[in-house]
Amino acid sequence: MAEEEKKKKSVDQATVEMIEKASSDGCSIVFERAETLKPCPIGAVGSCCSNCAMGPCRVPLPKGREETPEEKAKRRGICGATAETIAARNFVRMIASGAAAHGDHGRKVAEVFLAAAKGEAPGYQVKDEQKLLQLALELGISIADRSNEEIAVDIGELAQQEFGRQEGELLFLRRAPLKRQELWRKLGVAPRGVDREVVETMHRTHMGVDQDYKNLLHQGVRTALSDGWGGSMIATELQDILFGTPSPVFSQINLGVLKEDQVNLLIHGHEPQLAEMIAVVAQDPEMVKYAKSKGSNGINLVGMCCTANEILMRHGIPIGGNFLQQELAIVTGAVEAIVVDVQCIMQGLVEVARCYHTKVITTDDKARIQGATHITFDEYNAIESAKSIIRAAIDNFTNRTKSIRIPQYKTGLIAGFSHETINYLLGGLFRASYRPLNDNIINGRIRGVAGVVGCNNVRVTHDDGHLAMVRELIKNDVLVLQTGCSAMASAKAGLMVPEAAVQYAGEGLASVCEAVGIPPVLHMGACIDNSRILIAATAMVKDGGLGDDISDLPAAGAAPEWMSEKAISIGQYFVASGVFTVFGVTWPTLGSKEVTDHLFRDMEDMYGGMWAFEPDPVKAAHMMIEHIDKKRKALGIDKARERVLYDMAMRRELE
Ligand code: SF4
Ligand code: MSK
Repeated sequence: MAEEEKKKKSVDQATVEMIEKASSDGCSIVFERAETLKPCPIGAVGSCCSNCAMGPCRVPLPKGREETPEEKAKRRGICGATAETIAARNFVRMIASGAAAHGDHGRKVAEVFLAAAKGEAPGYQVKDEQKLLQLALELGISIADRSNEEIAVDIGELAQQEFGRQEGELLFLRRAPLKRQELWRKLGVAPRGVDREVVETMHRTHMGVDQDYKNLLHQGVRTALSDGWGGSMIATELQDILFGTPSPVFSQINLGVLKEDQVNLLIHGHEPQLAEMIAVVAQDPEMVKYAKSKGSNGINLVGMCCTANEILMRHGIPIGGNFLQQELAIVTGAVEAIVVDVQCIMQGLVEVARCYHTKVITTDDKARIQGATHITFDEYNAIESAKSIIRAAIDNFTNRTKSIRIPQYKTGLIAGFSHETINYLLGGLFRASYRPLNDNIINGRIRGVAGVVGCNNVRVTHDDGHLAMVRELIKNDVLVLQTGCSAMASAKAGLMVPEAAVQYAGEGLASVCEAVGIPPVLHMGACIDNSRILIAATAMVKDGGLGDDISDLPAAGAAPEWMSEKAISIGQYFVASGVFTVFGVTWPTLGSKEVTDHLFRDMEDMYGGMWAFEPDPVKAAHMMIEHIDKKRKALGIDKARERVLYDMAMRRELE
């Protein structure tokens, strides 16, 4: 493969080496499949409807020119559905699917939380008592002289009810700035219950129901809000209480964390309850002894995708890589088992594993893969389930073939920046607050804050979009908050250590990072933890000086390499919370100008935040910076920034 060709696939050297190895081992991987299978240009822009058996109906725009009014009038499905209805239906179905994925994750966490509180799930217990009590106070649950378990039962039950709530509004909406809550109520998008919104969206998008694109997108907003301020937030909060609220932790990332002389066990997916238990049981001396009896030097636990983020944030367990590296970990030939639960797990893993000795182990009864080994993870008997899974991996060590090559790339990172940690780092234990961050935004050392999140997408160069965008932002004094696979891209490139501030950040941002001792790019967790960014934004509003709503903040969001439906739900709840949000790669409503205009323009009038699409990550970063500057101007703090750039006294102070 030519050097240029290789670079086009990934900017990550470990990835490039493993793509080559897969090819020489005769093993088909996602990068190769993407060459032969091209995306359908009609479906990609939301112009194909398959919602009934009279279709699928394709309603493409004419190529390379504006459509005439006559053509537009005819651009309809068999049932008469317009291109607008079709694009909007497809878009809100993506939101419903993403919200369902996060919601079901949250529901499972609430179930395990409740079982643990009742003593029915041995091995799990409350780890963060302070957060438990704070949440109880917030939810109006009595603390008095009750035990943690009693309080946790009440919290768990209340959390479960949020999914099936039929009327009223989700409890965590109250966390948003007051002005934002009022706006949601006024516009009629305050979600009732998580399940209800998802089901209603599926109903409305059924053949022959809601056929007004604005009305459909309105329900899309309500559904997305039930994810961000509902399912996702419930998951993050209860996970923190049960498994511990993250605090700064050092670790390493990339395929070089695999160890040739140990049993390599990869955990991949999203829900932390399995990974947490495996993390504990893998250290059991009995398990380690068993691994040694097979000729290995121990058990090396490695994370992949968002499960990786969960156990990185709480235990510092190293990360193998992000979404597009899942098959490549197997290609090293050194992985005994890849244990998966739900979401972002490529079915291709099973085929890749056939080329080597790796076992693919599915663990969730709702997510099986043909050809994989299934070992049900039973949360009520978690320790025994974890032991069976680890034993299966150990037993596979002796089946290794000779074709082992671990790329020698790994990078150090600091993770663990939960909202609570940022609050503490900035303000101290007794004065915990976002005040110093707000002050530094007001005085212009920090220009603004950006959330850069989301997946990898094989249609663009792996990690390139994330890195180009994040580097551009920090160079321009924008503090970057990250989650998901995007965070991993930055970590691999060395942006998540404090020293990165001096090397890559503008002098204002670098000075603040140096003073506080943080990297210019903060790892806030898994995709589900985007709720932490909502809380951080709300805390900035509440600390004062930056307006009275999230939409007033000099802040923006982005997903430069998105691919999953969850990303669309996340983007939509950020937009509806008042954040300008730009996506890369492709945009799924380009088949309808009206739908796209509504999302890109009208939503700003309605929500103060809106969508944008820009495939060039550097241009996208500048759109975010422009938005941040617009907000600074509206707040009257644009002058402070000019002073930062030109005032010598301030420069001396920075030095
Ligand atoms: Fe075609 Fe209408 Fe059926 Fe969609 S719902 S497939 S547009 S006939
Ligand atoms: S794992 S949703 S590829 S970020 Fe959360 Fe990564 Fe996107 Fe999955």
